[in-house]
Amino acid sequence: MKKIIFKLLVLFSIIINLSRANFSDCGGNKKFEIDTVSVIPIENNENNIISFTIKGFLKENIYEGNIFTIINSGAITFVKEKKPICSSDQSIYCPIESGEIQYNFNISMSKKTPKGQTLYSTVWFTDQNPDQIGCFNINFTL
Ligand SMILES: *[C@@H]1O[C@H](CO)[C@@H](O)[C@H](O)[C@H]1NC(C)=O
Ligand SMILES: CC(=O)N[C@H]1CO[C@H](CO)[C@@H](O)[C@@H]1O
Repeated sequence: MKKIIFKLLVLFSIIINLSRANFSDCGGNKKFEIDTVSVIPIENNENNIISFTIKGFLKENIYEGNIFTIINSGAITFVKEKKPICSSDQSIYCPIESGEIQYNFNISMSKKTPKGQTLYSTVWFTDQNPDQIGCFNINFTL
């Protein structure tokens, strides 16, 4: 019985590691500890909406700051965008209090972006200081 439980634990931790392996951390001072990232491309009439949802833990209050997003494939940069963390099109409003947060924001991409190829995104957050508080890389395909 103990062996089975142990094997199950190993299996679960492998599964958890696999799903965590979807994004990779790319630095910052870890004031925003990122736990999970999901990226969902949604096609509408005009463009592609890339919907990012980040769950994590904030170790400070955020009064202002920016989200930087770069999406590329090889040498081609499709998106290079800076937007305020505290803007009306985000899922939560500032000040963002420290603690667990779930943050969603959308980036639009041209409909001309080729489908079926791996797109590499890098997203990082800055706070009011401004320091880089968190960063992740995640791949997706349209
Ligand atoms: C992002 O886009 C999705 C799909 O259109 C929408 O449900 C969601 O509310 C948008 N998020 C924000 C923060 O606007
Ligand atoms: C976007 C992405 O790469 N998602 C993958 C994350 O990891 C799980 C488990 O390995 C895959 O099923 C997803 O496709």
